[in-house]
Amino acid sequence: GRLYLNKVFHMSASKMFALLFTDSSFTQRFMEIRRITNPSSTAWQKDDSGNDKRVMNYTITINNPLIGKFSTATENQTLSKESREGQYYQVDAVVHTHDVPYHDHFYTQNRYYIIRVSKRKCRLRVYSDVKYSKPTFGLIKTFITKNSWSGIEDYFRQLGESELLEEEAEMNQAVGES
Ligand code: YK8
Repeated sequence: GRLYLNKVFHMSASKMFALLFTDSSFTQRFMEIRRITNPSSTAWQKDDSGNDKRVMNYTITINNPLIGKFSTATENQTLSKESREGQYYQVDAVVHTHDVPYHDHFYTQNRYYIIRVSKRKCRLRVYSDVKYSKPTFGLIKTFITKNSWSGIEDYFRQLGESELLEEEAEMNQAVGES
């Protein structure tokens, strides 16, 4: 996968996990900014292999005349059993967009790592990959790949270089210098 985000934040690893992977007000606000609507999510639940899983559904806004205005999407998240509360979290998120052309050809796989650096610092790393579930060639593959990379890049740039920094600033203001 390609590395889309790799940054140290002034917040604990467990705080970062709570922001990104629970029904936090941060997630609600970020979704509003990205114009992601109708979100719903199952609770985290352990599966047979010992990993925790949850499923999210939402509608994304695309606004590309060639692709459409909206698409429903399903995101399957797996919190690896290798994760350690407060220390290390690994989440795999597989995103299927259901209403775009060639939607049955491809999906996106995002891997999030949250790593404790110190009591009040953590590193967030995100790798993404566009995966093909059907043989896809030529122009179609180029079109899908280009559109996916640019959408993914934009999303994680806004997450890591804008919204999480703002959240971090607000938090650390509230507790005093940390
Ligand atoms: C998640 C990757 C591709 C998709 C989109 C598809 C165009 C298809 C072009 C074909 C619209 C929130 C993206 C960007 C939609 C948004 C997805 C988000 C940002 C028809 C030629 C949704 C992270 C995520 C992962 C993948 C993104 C899609 O949390 O271009």
